[in-house]
Amino acid sequence: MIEKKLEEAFNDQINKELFSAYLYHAMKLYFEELNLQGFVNWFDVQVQEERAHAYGMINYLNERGGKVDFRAIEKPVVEGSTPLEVFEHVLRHEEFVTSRINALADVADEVRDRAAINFLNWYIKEQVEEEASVGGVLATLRLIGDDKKALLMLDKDLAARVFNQPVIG
Ligand code: OFO
Repeated sequence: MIEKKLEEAFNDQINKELFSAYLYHAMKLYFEELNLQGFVNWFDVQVQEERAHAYGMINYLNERGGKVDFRAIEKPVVEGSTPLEVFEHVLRHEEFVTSRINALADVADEVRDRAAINFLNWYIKEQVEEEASVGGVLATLRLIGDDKKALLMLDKDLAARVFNQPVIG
């Protein structure tokens, strides 16, 4: 069984992960409009990863005898009107997600649920990778500035990203 307070915190985070998938899908459509297919691919992988993060928690909550409670997903708003600004938004969002995962781990700590703490360590590590990968693209976009050729080269690089089903927990 799982403590009610922790169950609630998991449900809140499941909603945030599904929102992340929704937000990145909206960003994918932004890049579709620019016809930057490498960026489109990068966001497509990001959407799949966020879904995997959500389903990882859904399955875990089920396994622990908790009740999964789906809530309304907020409307995503893509902030910014250039690829650089959109990636600044991605980084802000990932930093927010990191803070929420940390808050969820704090609840697991508070109720002394060692199994959940162990499970959440995967997400804590994943956030370090997510922020680093987004930060890398952002740094390149800053270097690129207004250079369209360089932007197309980055687009080519981002086309190589592939989704690997993560083994969570
Ligand atoms: Fe992009 O993060 Fe989920 O957890």
